[in-house]
Amino acid sequence: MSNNNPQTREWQSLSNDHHLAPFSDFKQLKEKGPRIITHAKGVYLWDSEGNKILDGMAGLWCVAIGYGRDELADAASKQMRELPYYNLFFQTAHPPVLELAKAIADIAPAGMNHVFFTGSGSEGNDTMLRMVRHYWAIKGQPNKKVIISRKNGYHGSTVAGASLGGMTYMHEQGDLPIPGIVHIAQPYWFGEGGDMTPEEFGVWAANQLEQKILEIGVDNVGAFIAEPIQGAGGVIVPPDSYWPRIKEILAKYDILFVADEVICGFGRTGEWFGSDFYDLKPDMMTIAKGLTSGYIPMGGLIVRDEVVAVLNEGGDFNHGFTYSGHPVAAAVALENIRIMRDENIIGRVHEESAPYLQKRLRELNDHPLVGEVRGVGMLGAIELVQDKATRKRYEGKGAGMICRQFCFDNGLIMRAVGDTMIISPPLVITPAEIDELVTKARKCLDLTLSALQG
Ligand code: PXG
Repeated sequence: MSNNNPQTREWQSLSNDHHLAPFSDFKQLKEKGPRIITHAKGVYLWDSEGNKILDGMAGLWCVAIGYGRDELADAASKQMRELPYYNLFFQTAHPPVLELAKAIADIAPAGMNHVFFTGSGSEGNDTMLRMVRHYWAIKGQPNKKVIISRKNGYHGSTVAGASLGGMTYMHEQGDLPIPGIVHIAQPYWFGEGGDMTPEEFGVWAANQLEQKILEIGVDNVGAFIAEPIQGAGGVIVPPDSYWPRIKEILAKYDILFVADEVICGFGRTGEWFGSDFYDLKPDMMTIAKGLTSGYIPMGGLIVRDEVVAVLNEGGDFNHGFTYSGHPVAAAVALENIRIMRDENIIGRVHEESAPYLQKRLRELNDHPLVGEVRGVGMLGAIELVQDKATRKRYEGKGAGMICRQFCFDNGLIMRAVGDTMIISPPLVITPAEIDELVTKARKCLDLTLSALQG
């Protein structure tokens, strides 16, 4: 990247000298220097070189209502002046957290009326793990400790979050997973379906849950956790046969089901929650990201009434965070939910923008580099392949990273997960902006193909 603004170099040297960035190769980042994002509006970002970039990832899947909404800034400012902080530990509460808990209960699936707040999605999943084990202990079944999760799922980066997640490159650092967490196959037909049809493969992948429950013994299994659609793993939309079969298995065995809604929640699928989209009936749902549109950190765990009834009999739950239910975060989340409701943002996604985005994205199927386009709501994935028929990849060429770089250089943020390009734009993206996104994506696919062939 060429830097013409002297301030860019100043900021980059601050980065080199003092900042350790998440999920980064520190040394490599020093050599390259980070791109400095200075401001944003709607679906666009600007960097310190004056480049305008269409943010096809809504930040990190979070900026649902788009950048630059003054109402959220005003809500934060008002709350900071009134009550910037108080804790919820010692039999105290404050209005914003209570009003937010009610607002979430109103939009959550029926029977899910209680919320435990955290500072992030990872903390939400840590809370889940401890709450699940506490729940079974109260019920006199303390051995029901094991949580079943999925390979290539993402559930955060704390010790429990990374353990629950199925990212082996995360497990390798820090001796993870911790005991009591096991992983089953993911429903990723394009990558792992082999000769099976998507429907056959969906049933096969779902059956792995039953096999694992039987292998471990239902008396030792506390819960199954899954993202309705895997996000960080590469926008993996399961075959239609997957969730119905999982639901049959869950109905058969006495274990809890946790939907990790950190990405799918708050409208991403065109419904309030991915669990609504697939008609899942979770016992708990992890939330974060879209809860505040990323304007301020906040996460949580929504808990079904029957589970709370058991927890009510268990005395103290010895768990919580300094920033659980932070009043400023709660005020921002409330305002974010109000805007989503009043402006019918999810209705518009459902009726207009998601069908349009999905239709336009699928036009890329005719591109020689594209093996599959899939997506739901405002989530999309484009598989880059050498051979469409056999789904063979450009092995060892780093096609995804090449494409990502072309996107960056051409004013589009589209992420690469291996050779899968993924998008998750702000929910408020307009049809004209969707056109721009798809036009830029096609151009970058052309450039990537030339680079791979050249
Ligand atoms: N669950 C899911 C489904 C997530 O996507 C978390 C939990 C953890 O949330 P926090 O707030 O603790 O980060 C996430 C976060 C990526 C990427 O590479 C995705 C996430 C985080 C960082 C990177 O797409 N998702």
